[in-house]
Amino acid sequence: VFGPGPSGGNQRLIVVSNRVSVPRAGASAGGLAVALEAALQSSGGIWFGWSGETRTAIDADSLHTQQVGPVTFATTDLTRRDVEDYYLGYSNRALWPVCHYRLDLSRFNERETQAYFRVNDLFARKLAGLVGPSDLVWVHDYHLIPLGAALRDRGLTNRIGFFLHIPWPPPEVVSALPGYRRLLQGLAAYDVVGFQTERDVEHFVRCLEEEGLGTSEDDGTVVVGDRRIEVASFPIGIDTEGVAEMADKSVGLSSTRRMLASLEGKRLLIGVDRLDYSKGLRERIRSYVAYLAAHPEEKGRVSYLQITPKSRSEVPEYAELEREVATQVGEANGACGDFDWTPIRYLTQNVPHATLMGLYRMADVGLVTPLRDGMNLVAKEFVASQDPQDPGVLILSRYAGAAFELEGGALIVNPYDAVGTAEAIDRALRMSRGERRERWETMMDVLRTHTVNAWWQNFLAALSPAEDERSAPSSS
Ligand code: GDG
Repeated sequence: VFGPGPSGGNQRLIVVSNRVSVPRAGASAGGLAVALEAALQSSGGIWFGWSGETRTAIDADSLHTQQVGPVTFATTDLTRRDVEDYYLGYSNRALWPVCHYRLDLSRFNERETQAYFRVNDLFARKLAGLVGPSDLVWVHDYHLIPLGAALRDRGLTNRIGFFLHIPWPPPEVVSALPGYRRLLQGLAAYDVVGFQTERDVEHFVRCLEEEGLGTSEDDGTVVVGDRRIEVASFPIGIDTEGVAEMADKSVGLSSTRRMLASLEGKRLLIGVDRLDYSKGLRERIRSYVAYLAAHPEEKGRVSYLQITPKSRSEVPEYAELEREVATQVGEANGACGDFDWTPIRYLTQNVPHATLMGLYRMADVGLVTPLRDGMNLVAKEFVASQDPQDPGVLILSRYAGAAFELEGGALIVNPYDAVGTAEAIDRALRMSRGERRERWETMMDVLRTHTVNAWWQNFLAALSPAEDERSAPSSS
């Protein structure tokens, strides 16, 4: 469906995200970056976004570009003030908490709201000159909601799509955002608006209808004025086969041998999350402590490894969380441990990807208990990493988008319920191999079809113009 049009026109893909992963020799990119690069490789195109650098003044037309094969990486710097207001401010202290149902942690400020829309205009200005008439534009995530509308203001009639990686709450919650109506108008300016789950789609459609901005039709489209847009779920996946292979090969890694030796036969529980309040770290530690309290005979026979690379430390709520989790881990180890046993092994460093897959494979239990998560790829990586003959058990929060796909095989928990989660840990550690294999197969059936490649291909299929529109010049 996707590629050069029948007229031979050069239909490239333009991917836009807040940060751009320019490939660097020797550095291994994350799963999503690899997938988006694959999408760009297949048609040629541009990946546009912030360079991650700041400078005192920004020339409205300057860009850094780097050509890698058929892909151009185009980035812009931002001023320190823009980063503080647009990125650390509105994006990460208003949108992120509200979209994760945390009005209590959100902070609104008029200057930051203005900066958010202003930086999106700046992005649109820099991007508009790069877009050819038949290019497809695919915008990613909450930092860039108004970008499509800003591009339309500059006269672009291209097909423009948007994918939100995080949850979209119901109007009762999300309407608290400053600039709420403008955000909805921004989203309605796209041709395709994609979410992780059907639940997010329902919420968004309710928002449009309640604000009088759109009416949903039976075929899943939404009528917005004289336009029709597609609003649908595109649950993101992983490179299931690639992860399984990497985990299989991890047996030979020295990290795997060191970890195995250190376990001395103990059962392993693992958690892997960016240090973020949406991930439910404090609740998870409480549940593990509740498990140990209910099963003192297991002390010294289990080990819980929590890998939590620091993130967004410049945002005060994250710096606070860093301190709180560190204190909680220290207290739990002090109160529950012994001179020859540490209940929680806690790392705040980044661990290499291959090592991570090896650790997943060694683990008997994967603890994925966010309080709210768009999807959660760790849940999927944990499952794909398991030994098919002797797989571990996934304990998964009902509030992760992944629960909609994996509920047939995971033990679904309410992460706020420490006693219920402790019971799930006990059940997981005592589950028969037969039941573990059956549950694992059920989840793998889903993961083998809903891969990350299927995700971008489905999104681009929805975004590509219908056959009859392709050869005709755009009429709008
Ligand atoms: C957002 C949404 C949605 C973690 N620690 C290390 C490491 N990781 C990798 C994991 C996984 C990724 O980071 C985390 O992905 P998640 O999906 O769990 O979480 P977010 O970062 O919050 O992502 C989320 C996602 O976007 C995609 O749409 O699923 O809901 O919040 O791949 O493996 N990787 C390495 N070292 C680490 O220490 N190498």
